[in-house]
Amino acid sequence: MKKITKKPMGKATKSSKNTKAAKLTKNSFGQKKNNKEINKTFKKDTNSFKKNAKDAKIEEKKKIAKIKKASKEAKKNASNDNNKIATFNWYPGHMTKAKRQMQEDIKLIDLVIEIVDARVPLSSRNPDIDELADKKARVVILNKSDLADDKITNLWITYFKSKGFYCVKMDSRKNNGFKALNEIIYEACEDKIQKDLAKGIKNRPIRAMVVGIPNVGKSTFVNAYSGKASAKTGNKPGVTKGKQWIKIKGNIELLDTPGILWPKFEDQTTGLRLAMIGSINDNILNKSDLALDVIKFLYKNYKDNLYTRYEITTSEFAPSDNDLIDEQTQIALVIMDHIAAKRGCLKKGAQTDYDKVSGIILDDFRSAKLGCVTLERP
Ligand SMILES: Nc1nc2c(ncn2[C@@H]2O[C@H](COP(=O)(O)OP(=O)(O)OP(=O)(O)O)[C@@H](O)[C@H]2O)c(=O)[nH]1
Ligand SMILES: [Mg+2]
Repeated sequence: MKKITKKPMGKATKSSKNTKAAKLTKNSFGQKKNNKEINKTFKKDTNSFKKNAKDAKIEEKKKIAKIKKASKEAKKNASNDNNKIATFNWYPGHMTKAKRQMQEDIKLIDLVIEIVDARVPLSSRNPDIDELADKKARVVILNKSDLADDKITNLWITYFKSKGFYCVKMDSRKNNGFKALNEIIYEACEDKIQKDLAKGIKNRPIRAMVVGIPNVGKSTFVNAYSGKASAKTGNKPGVTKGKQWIKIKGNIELLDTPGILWPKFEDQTTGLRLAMIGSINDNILNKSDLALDVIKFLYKNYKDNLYTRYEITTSEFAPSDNDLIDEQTQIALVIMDHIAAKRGCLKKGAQTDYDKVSGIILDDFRSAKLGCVTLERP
């Protein structure tokens, strides 16, 4: 049987290399005296070269490990987020009650004013309202239009009109646009006005109800529209079944409790977009992932806004050729690190503080410091 002996590979190579080097110096230069010195330098250089190579290898390994970890975390978070959104999609008992209440309220009104967020006009509307408000006059308000991309807002107005809605854009925090809204309301209720006239009824107020998912600005709109001087009309037994109405200029009455609809998470994107604009509690989704998605979206659709805000120059962000994460994510991560460095969001050892930098990015995005941006197009 053949005997396998283990050779001390490392040592043998090292000493033979050194002997070779010593011989080479002796033969080539005849400087026997300096051999020791040269040998020492050679050894030092080799060691330092080896050390550099080793360091580079360690760095590379660290980098890959970091990317692998980020990718693993992203996957884990994605599956968590799926669960979270699935949980969030669960239709709780009180929402069933609210829906029933709305069904009752809608019987009392002529017109439904549906408020949506102009940055996500589809994701921020619940299509159930179409069924609930069947046969009622309909106005869609693209609210928070001051935060949205005006060009796209105008495309949405055309879209909603083509679907048979009356539609206006609005910044509810400003007291303008209400005259135009009244005109639209009268136009939308023309049928009812004509029917009233045919029955000999003149100037019966138009009764309206505001509906929308949480945080689209229903209360802000109702307060601004009714104005400070507005008075609650009080109970009108028999007609209003105990409801409170707010009088609006122009013979319009508004039900004082807006109907709250639930966002409908038909797919992952809806939840994600609502989270991006801040309409879903940040605790529900992973903040860093959300900020990364904001960067990805801006990089693709509003690159100038992103680059201007954070003083980014194109040349800085070549993605590495790591194929563990898709290119967009790699770029977004590099941009995030850049923003963190600029904004002092660093932890010990100059590591990016992802939580802190994500907070800054999301705040900037939601307050339009990254420009007027719309997340979805018709
Ligand atoms: N920039 C901007 N912010 C708005 C506008 N309308 C409302 N907001 C802000 O959006 C946030 C939510 O507004 P609310 O009026 O409380 O929204 P809501 O629909 O009544 O919310 P819920 O009562 O939770 O269902 C507030 O911080 C408002 O100041 C708008 O047109 N433009
Ligand atoms: Mg409210």
